[in-house]
Amino acid sequence: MTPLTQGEVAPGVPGATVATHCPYCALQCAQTLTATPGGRLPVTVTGRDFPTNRGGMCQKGWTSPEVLRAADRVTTPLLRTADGGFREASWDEALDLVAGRIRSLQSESGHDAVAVFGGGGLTNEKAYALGKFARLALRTRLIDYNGRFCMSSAAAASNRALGMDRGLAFPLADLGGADAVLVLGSNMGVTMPPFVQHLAGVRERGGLVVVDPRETVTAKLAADGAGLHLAPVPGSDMVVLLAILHVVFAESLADEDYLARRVNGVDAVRRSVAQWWPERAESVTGVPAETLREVARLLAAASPARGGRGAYILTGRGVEQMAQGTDCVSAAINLALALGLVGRHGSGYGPVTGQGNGQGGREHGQKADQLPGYRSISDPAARAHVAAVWGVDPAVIPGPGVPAMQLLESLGTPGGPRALLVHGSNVVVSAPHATLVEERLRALDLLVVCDLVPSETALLADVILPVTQWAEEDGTMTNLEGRIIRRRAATAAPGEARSELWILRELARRLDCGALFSEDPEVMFDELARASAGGKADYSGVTYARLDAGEELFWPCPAAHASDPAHPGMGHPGTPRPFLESFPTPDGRAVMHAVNHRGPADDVRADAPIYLVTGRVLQHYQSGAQTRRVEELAQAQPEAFVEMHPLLADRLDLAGGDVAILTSTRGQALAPVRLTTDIRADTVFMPFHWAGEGSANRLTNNATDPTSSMPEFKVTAVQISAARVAAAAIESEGALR
Ligand SMILES: Nc1nc2c(c(=O)[nH]1)N[C@H]1C(S)=C(S)[C@@H](COP(=O)(O)OP(=O)(O)OC[C@H]3O[C@@H](n4cnc5c(=O)[nH]c(N)nc54)[C@H](O)[C@@H]3O)O[C@H]1N2
Ligand SMILES: Nc1nc2c(c(=O)[nH]1)N[C@H]1C(S)=C(S)[C@@H](COP(=O)(O)OP(=O)(O)OC[C@H]3O[C@@H](n4cnc5c(=O)[nH]c(N)nc54)[C@H](O)[C@@H]3O)O[C@H]1N2
Ligand code: SF4
Ligand SMILES: [Mo]
Repeated sequence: MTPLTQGEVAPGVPGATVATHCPYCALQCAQTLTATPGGRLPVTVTGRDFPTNRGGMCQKGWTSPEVLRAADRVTTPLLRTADGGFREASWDEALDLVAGRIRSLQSESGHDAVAVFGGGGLTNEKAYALGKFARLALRTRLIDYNGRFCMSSAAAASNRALGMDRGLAFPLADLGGADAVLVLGSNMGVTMPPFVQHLAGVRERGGLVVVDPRETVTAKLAADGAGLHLAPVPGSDMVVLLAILHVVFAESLADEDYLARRVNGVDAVRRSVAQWWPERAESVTGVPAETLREVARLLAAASPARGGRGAYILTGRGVEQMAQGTDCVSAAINLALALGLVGRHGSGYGPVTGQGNGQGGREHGQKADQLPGYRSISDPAARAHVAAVWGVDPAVIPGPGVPAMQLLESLGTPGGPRALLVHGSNVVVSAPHATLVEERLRALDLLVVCDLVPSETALLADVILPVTQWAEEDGTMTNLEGRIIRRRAATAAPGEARSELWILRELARRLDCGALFSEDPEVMFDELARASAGGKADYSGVTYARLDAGEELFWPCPAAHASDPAHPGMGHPGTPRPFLESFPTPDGRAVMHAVNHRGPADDVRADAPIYLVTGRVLQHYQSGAQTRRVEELAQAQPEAFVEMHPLLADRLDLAGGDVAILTSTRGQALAPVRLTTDIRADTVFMPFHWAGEGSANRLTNNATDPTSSMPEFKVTAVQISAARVAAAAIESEGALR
């Protein structure tokens, strides 16, 4: 990789090239931006060679510059007017208003009257600054973020089993050498297309196994390549995993030597999976018992203990976004541990992180219970360390807040927060039980949304503050491998848009603590690095200079001492594979947790007999706030839809293109039917990228996982009928009157 640094040519100069990464997902494909001042778009984009994407990008990456000049991009602060519209305002007017309202609400109702909602797309610097801003400028406990909807189950399970949550604890390219890869509930063929290159070797060797109730693009990679696609009943993956582990123990396929040396809690798990023999699992999951045995044997044969080239287990949101998501990931980790895969070169477990900075965004303090460096806000030593870096008394740092869904549900309730600041999330589209969330936002005294575009959430705000986006700013991101990478500015922001770092500093100044913040990302990064020193996610050895010199740095990367015999006089090299020698647990051993199947919180029943599963399409990103504004993407996928098997459609008297009405306990959605045989006949699929009547989240369940507080986005019981049947009923009722 040839490092191009921003300093080579000034951004905005015609032909100047800048090395950066895609604005969207956690694969963070490397891009080269070329400035085209005076052109329709300020930059053009090409893929750049990098270990994760190898020059590739998906359609979203290729079209990313379109969002820079979205027709309705917010370019000045906007204030709500008495008639319900917005008017433009100066920064001084907008910030004075926000700071004044914060002060008065807090003087009436206490510090927790103001809450903050962050995002996993924010750079490390912004995520860090936001956490610090909440604790020191607002003195509120109440901050959480959309990563709670994304990575919290995987994070909770990794933390409790492995002592640390570093996403993939290995470089992505390691997958290339494996004999087997088990993918549970991830559709990376659609959600991270360049990722698929790393599965070429395992496909060739027939070792790719994909578990998904739909035969997705990713499942087809397995089925077409002599691998396996398992399509269990939605929400039953836990049983699939318990049964595979049952076979591993029953057929003596476990790596007993590894278990004895490196793992605690094995016996309880061994006992608990005894009840899940494959035939019993088949009756719950619908996956043939013989297939479950085959998967166990395939993984074991690939494991290093049996002389295989290695095996990996990967989880995605399909098994994590469940009310038992943490336990489900624990079951996956238990299996990986039993086979001796974790902390071994060429094998491993990892969740496939989602948002651009989904990894870094969950490390530096925008989580309710967290301080920078993945520290706990309840730990006195952590508080003392961070307070010293911040130059404050530890006592001023508030205690833990509440997780995202609880926070959103409490907005505007008696005793709940009266104001919310939103940075990098479009919750009225992306949170479960979206109509409830909208109702809560409307009950606030003050809603301030920082965004690039008038997202559906921003349109509910009292104040919209325009921010810079990826190609207009510097900073760092941490990708799905725990690799810290540089985002670099290639062009200036339009109009009055400003970086969040500037906005937070200016607001802090008005709340009498401006000196604690800087708008310079490098200054904030260096401070983050010091705050993280000694924590789990230790960035203290990372600097912009090292990243700009092209060093490949994975955390933990502590500041090396000159006397460090391992790296004399040099920076710590970083840790691509953190578990090779031991686990960062008190005794250095991993911990298995005995878990059992509970099933979906909202399971199918007579009045809601069909499973709704939700997820993504290639062309749209998340709530669609950005990608629905890119013409090429909007044309390819213009509207919400519900995917169903022709057998189910027949039963419901629906044809392709007919509008279906979906009803759950939470509400209703309307969407045209798309027929496909690539889905179970008891299950329908809806992407969640659209607002309004096609919004999947009007249906989804706000029940959450007891450990991670992850909502159950993936399985909802619904009733489905044809819109024309309902229309006819209304008509005939009218005729009767
Ligand atoms: N195009 C695109 N790419 C993206 C994103 C995007 O919005 N659009 N978002 C990014 C982010 S933040 C994330 S988190 C990742 C998500 O990446 P993925 O986890 O790959 O994406 P999803 O489509 O949410 O879910 C994956 C699969 O889970 C399946 N699933 C549903 N229910 C179940 C179940 O009960 N069991 C099993 N085994 N599978 C089930 C769905 O059918 C779906 O195919 O993608 C990232 N990349
Ligand atoms: N039904 C269902 N719902 C889901 C999921 C699912 O699978 N099914 N997946 C969940 C998951 S995994 C996720 S990650 C969430 C994501 O859902 P959201 O949190 O809504 O994520 P985005 O749509 O990316 O919203 C980001 C918003 O921030 C803006 N933005 C981008 N960059 C910046 C920035 O630097 N600063 C500021 N201030 N704003 C910025 C964008 O324009 C956009 O409006 O959705 C969750 N919701
Ligand atoms: S796979 Fe992800 S990072 Fe790569 S171009 Fe697509 S959206 Fe961007
Ligand atoms: Mo996500």
